[in-house]
Amino acid sequence: MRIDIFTIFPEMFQSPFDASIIKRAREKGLVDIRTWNLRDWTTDKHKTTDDTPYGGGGGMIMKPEPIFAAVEAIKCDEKTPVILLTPQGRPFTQKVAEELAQQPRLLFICGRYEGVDERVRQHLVTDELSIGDYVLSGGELAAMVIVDAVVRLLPGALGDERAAAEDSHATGLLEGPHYTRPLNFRGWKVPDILRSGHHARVAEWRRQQALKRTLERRPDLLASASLSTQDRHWLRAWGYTGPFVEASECENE
Ligand code: JBK
Repeated sequence: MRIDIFTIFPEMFQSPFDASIIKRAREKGLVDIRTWNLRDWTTDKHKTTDDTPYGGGGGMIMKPEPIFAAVEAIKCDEKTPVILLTPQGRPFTQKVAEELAQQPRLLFICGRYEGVDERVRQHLVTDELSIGDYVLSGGELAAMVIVDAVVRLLPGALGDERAAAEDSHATGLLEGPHYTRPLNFRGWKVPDILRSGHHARVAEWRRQQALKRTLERRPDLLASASLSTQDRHWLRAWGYTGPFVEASECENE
């Protein structure tokens, strides 16, 4: 996969992309991530990337010319998604990460200030994504979040391929508790079931823990999670009265 990121702060991306999973994926040649400084496509002495809004009011708006020039210089096909990070975008979810991970190439535009000139949205951008309902200083951190979520889905990016499939949200449920040594830490013991050696009973306990945790913390997720008939019976017994997806749409039976 090739990822191009357009920003006025390319230095923000250095440490996050030079550690852990993303670093390994780059070293293995699974992904080629390039950051580009929009100032390199300005034409004035002061390398201006923003200006005051027409109609007045406060704040600054990112000018269209450097963004168009930069993206048109680097993008060489019409199929590549051109993604703007913005609080007005489509909510970014694990499902969106899975879609993006199928693409050979992705391009991200990171806005700053109060936003970007509307003509960038209308005539250059193909997708707008938001990582959440809070105010960030720019799209850079949002782009890093999305790149992290996508790169770890690329085949070979994780050491243990089993981990990705069982992650919170990959299953549509939150994960239950995990334990490692020591067996007794300050008097707090690991549940006996995990040391029983009964693999089927351990699997059932883990499933119940994931369901209980999701019911307690994120019951909204249960409406679209892939749940077996057994899962649904447990949840009803524990007091869940909300909806489930059609059993026919469920692969987890
Ligand atoms: C936000 O992707 N976002 O969620 C985002 C991008 C740029 C600015 C923002 O305030 N929330």
